[in-house]
Amino acid sequence: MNSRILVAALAAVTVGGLTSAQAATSPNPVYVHMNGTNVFLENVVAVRPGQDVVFVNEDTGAHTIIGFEPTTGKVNTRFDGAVAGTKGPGHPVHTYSISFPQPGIVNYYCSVHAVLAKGPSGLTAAEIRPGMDSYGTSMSGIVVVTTDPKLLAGNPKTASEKVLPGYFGG
Ligand SMILES: [Cu+2]
Repeated sequence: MNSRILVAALAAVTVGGLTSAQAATSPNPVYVHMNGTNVFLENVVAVRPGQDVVFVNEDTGAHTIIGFEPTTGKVNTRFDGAVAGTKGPGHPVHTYSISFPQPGIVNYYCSVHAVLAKGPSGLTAAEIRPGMDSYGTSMSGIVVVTTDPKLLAGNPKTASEKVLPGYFGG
């Protein structure tokens, strides 16, 4: 089958308003912001396999974004990002982008503001790093990699904007 016929065949399959061909070639990224309170603002987002998740640091301070596996406690050497801070509104922001080829649930945390610890269930989770301001919740999040249109439609509105005005913090 030549590629033109394949694209036409894919375009006939509609998934949640986007054809699967569009979703495979040009989906907008989903943005996750760090915005001054040592949390990931959109700490649960859904993306399609292959769609970019872009972590945007609007803080003055640096953060890391590191995947981990709750069942083993091991960190992911591929999902291993770091983003420097910014001077504030009007200045450039640093980003880290990643995509995931397979459906699944991906856990991540910031190693500056959180630590990994095994809980009573035996699963590893992120906890607030002692001595860090974390506003009551550990700096961590989940990426759901899925083709389910309902999950994909459930992202917060802020996840569609690269830079959120008014969110710069310390
Ligand atoms: Cu952090």
